[in-house]
Amino acid sequence: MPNDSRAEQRCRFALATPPGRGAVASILMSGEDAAQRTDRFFLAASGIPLADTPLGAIAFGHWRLADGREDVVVCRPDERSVEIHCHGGPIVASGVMATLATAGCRESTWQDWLKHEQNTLHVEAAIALAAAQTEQTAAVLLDQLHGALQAEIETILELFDAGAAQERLQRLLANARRGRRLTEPWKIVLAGRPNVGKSSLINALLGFQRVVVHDQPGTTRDVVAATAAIAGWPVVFSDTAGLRSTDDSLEAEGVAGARLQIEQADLVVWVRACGQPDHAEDNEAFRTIAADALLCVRNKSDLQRQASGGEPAPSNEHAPSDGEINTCALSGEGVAPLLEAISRRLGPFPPPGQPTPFTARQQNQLQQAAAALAANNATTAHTCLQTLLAGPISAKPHFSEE
Ligand SMILES: Nc1nc2c(ncn2[C@@H]2O[C@H](COP(=O)(O)OP(=O)(O)OP(=O)(O)O)[C@@H](O)[C@H]2O)c(=O)[nH]1
Ligand SMILES: [Mg+2]
Repeated sequence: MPNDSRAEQRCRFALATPPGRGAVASILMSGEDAAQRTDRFFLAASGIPLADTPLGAIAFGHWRLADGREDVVVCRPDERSVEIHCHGGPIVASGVMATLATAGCRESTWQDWLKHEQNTLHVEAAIALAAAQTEQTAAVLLDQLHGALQAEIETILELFDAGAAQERLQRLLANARRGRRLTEPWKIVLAGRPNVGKSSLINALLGFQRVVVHDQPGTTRDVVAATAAIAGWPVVFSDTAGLRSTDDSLEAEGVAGARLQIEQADLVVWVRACGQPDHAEDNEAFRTIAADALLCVRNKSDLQRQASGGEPAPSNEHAPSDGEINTCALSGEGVAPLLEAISRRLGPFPPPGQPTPFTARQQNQLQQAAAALAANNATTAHTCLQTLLAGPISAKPHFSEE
């Protein structure tokens, strides 16, 4: 087994394009003898070995695979690096990589590849940026890639004796709550009694028929999740089973799942329906919801209008400060105001250039640094911030990658 330092010096390669089918796949190689190793498999159309090709020149030729050969374009950006571009089918790319492995090169993921090239925060930003789901989240992550968070932490480290460090740390921590949502979607749960129109409302919010709707109460059993974006924020809507006491064990499981979703939600859209009483037995789940995580909706507003000869539906005493929103999932009436109310709850995006922590690791380090500073332990706080800048990236990043 080579020791770590020998392994570090070995020629490495990584697939830089996403796995799966594409027009072109790109493989990056790095190591002292990357060009010589390439020449074991690469036959340039010009007949000139890559090691003798000027840096930056692009060479076309064939790659000798275990069983046949493939057209490739190869380039040497610098003395230590080689880029191989081949057809994008997974078989071709993995065939080329298999030959590199037989030549003693070590495969790494593109994330590990970046770790060799860049500092911790830069790599975290690059990984998060690659998974960004909206233009707005990408813009904020790009600011962090360009060093906004890095520069702020460095300033805080310089400020340690000036006493202003704690104030700036607190400001960063305040940004972290939304910052985490750049990479992890907000979790919005629709909950309420059976048959009030939760599933219909999810479909209306999404603009397409995602979940089954039926006139029988107790239709939704499993939690159904659907991703979307609201005002640039990635969100995941969860449809849940209607909350009621039931002897049906399958439905009871759905109700338990719904309660769990409510506990874990950033925002609960509590749906009532005009003409359907909201029984006290529901209030147990309802009361666990913090006021700032609750949005009340009265659906089936068309039925109220019919009953009252055109009068709008009255609002409810449980409604939070921004009021109860009347909707009709069938016609779509009230859905736009509901989306606006949700968007107000999610809040604005950080202004351009604002330092914004965006991973659980960063947030944890900041919290630890702030706690240490509050306890007058400047040395520990310093170490936490140094770890934030240069520590290992958590093996499993806290953001999903499609
Ligand atoms: N009149 C009227 N009917 C509606 C409205 N929204 C939903 N419905 C109807 O109400 C019934 C129940 O709708 P669902 O969306 O399945 O209700 P749910 O809350 O998901 O029900 P469960 O999954 O059983 O908890 C269906 O027949 C819908 O067509 C509305 O705004 N107005
Ligand atoms: Mg349903």
